Amino acid sequence: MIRRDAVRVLVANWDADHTVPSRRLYPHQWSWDSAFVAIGNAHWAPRRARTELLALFGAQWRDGRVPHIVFNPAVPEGAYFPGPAFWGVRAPAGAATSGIVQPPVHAPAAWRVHLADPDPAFLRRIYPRLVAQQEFLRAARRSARGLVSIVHPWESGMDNSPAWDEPLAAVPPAPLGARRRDLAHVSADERPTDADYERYISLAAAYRDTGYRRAGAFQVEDPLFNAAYGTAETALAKIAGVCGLDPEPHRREAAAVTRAMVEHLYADGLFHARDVLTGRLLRSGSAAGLTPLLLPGLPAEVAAELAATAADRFEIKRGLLPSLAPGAPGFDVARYWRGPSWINLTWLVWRGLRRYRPDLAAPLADGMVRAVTQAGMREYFDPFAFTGHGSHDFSWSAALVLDVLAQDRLDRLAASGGQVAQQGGRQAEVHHVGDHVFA
Ligand code: 9WN
Repeated sequence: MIRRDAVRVLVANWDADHTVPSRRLYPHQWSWDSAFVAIGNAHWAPRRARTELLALFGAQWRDGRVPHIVFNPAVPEGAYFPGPAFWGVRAPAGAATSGIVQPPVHAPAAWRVHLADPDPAFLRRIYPRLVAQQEFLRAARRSARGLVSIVHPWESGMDNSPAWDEPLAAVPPAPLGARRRDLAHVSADERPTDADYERYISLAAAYRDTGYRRAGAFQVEDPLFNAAYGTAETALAKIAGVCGLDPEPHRREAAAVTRAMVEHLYADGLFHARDVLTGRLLRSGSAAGLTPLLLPGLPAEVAAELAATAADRFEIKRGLLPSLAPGAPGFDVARYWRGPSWINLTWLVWRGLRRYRPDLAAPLADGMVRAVTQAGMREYFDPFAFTGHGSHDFSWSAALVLDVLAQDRLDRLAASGGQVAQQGGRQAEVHHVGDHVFA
């Protein structure tokens, strides 16, 4: 039933070579959404999963950056703001795109697509593009501390997180006029305020006006972005292995960023973002600070403390990961990225906990399935009542729940001795269960 619903959403949101996050609110291709969607599609339509990732990387810039939005030329300019006219830029292959990025979760996605439906030719094709994506971050965004920065809250994927309040306060607002389109689809109290949007627009315009080269008033080292960057190197090591290339440099890079994160972003049982311009740690209580659980090389005591924080301060035994710790200032069960649960964040931390604390991972798997069963494939959920918020028929909620269900099947097979099982007439085999990136 849930599986059928999830596939229905993914089919309805498919547009020729990519999946829109949501038909009305987000009618183009988004970068990290596509990675999550590919992970889910891999279980029932692996060719579609590969197409999705290749379409996104088809809009990669010459400098290696993968834009956070690839615009569909068939969708009118006014359908989403800021649209192609605002960004004013095209990828070498011709697509109109934005000029900022999102967390680089694509290498692990490509690896998981390969695990679900092995295809070395796909890995050989996408590997150089994934490497170029990482090289852009090293060349354009890496500090002497060995961490990569984001230059806009939209680059974090957690746009309206309270972690950004302090650095955003230093950004001059730009007049918005009546250009916002999101409020036509979702109620204003579930979206960022106009005051936030005025700063988002002014920051994006300032970056655009430097040819998308020079960071402006917002420069932040975010734990989720850096955890994704490090996990990408772990995945690239595995992909390099299949392609007959040297995995070592990727392993070294993953270890180096893990060390830098522990040294510079970790305090009191949680990772925090750091404002590069002021040097201050932004101790907001954001759930981004738990995502370094994805890193396989985390020191054991750090992993243990993070898991304890997840259980105590984020109350994950309830089944969903709130985007902000419930005791943190400004916590709100329904306000965009200030408390509600997203399936992608819950999924990332679930994957991390499977490696370090499987007992704490299990309630999250159940919680994700319960949330979509009760409320449908919504964009986000009240972490206590499990009610749905934001847009309906949201793609990554559907995709990642398919992955949770597929993993459950694999775990059951592994528990029964890992034998080959008959699945709907097709033979399914348990392979490398303990060896996954995103365990
Ligand atoms: C801006 C598409 C995207 C997600 C982000 C989420 C939201 C856009 C917006 O939607 O951001 O990029 O208009 O609010 O915050 O994580 O990728 O689903």
